[in-house]
Order: sequence, then structure tokens, then C-alpha cells
Amino acid sequence: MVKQLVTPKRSLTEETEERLNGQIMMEGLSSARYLSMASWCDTMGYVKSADFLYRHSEEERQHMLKLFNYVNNAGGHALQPEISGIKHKFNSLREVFEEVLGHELEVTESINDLVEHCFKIKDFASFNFLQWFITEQREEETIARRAVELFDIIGEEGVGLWTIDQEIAKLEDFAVEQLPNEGE
Ligand code: OFO
Repeated sequence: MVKQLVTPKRSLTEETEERLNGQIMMEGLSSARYLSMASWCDTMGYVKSADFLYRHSEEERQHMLKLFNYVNNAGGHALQPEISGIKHKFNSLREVFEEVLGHELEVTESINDLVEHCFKIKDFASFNFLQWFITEQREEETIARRAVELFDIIGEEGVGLWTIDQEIAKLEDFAVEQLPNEGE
């Protein structure tokens, strides 16, 4: 048996630990999906969308690490998720951002379930920790919704796709304008 150097002070139930690891998987999946989308955009010449998605992929990895630290500090064991089945090819730039929106909605649902669970079992430390993710999801959804809207507002004909690609670079600023005093 491997000797532990410190006695973990466990404040997580097994179920909460498992659920937090489930959220780690969701964030890891976000990071992997966005990296793959970024690479596809790069090969297609959508340079601003590629930059946006590379940045976003890195952000998702940071979200995953935030959960890693929390789980281990609370006496649990954060697990590197198995991630497979990543899509590499897309039919259009619109499809990429529709998938981003669909994925973010799933992430929000998963965070909400986790928060509800923590509240029910009175794990207020985890409940409190997870508030950051709630706020973050508001921002992520705002960005993803706007990205999809751009295709209808601008249209894809002529210089439309080029213009949409330029506008994607401004999405983070758009979220700050829409949600002042929220997020980081
Ligand atoms: Fe981690 O915020 Fe998107 O998924």
C-alpha cells in the first residue's frame, strides 16, 4: 500500500466526489472539442474563429483544473477523464458555433444538477465553490448564442463569412457589455 504523507480531511461525500469528477469530464470534453474546432477553422482560413476557439479551449482546461484543485483539497481524488470520439470535420462555420452553443447548454445543465445536489445534501462549501461556474455559464451561453446569431444578422453570402469571422473576435467584449459586473 502506498503511504499517504498527509491525512486528507474529507469534506466530500463519495457521491459528490463522483459528480464533481463528472463535471471535470464535461470541462475536459469542452476543451478537447474546442481545440478540434479551432484546428478545423485554422485549416479553413477562419483565422479569428480559430484564435477564439484556441483561447476558449485553454479556458476550459483552466475550468477543469479549478475543479481538480477543489476536489483534491477537499480530500477527494480528481481523475483525468477519458476523452474520445472527438469530431474533427465540420460542414460549415455555422455548424461549429451551433455545436458550441449546444455543448454549453449541456454544461449549464450539468452544473445546475451538481449545484442542486450540493444544496440538497447541505454541502454548502461545494455549493459556494460552484457559484463561480454558474456565473461563468451565463457568460459562455451569451457568447455562444451571439455567435450563432451572427450568421442570421450578417448572412453568409459574399463577404458575409469573412465578416462573421471578424466579428467572432469581438465576442468576449460583447459578453462584458451584456453582463456588466458578472464573471471575471
Ligand atoms: Fe467551462 O465553461 Fe464552457 O463548457
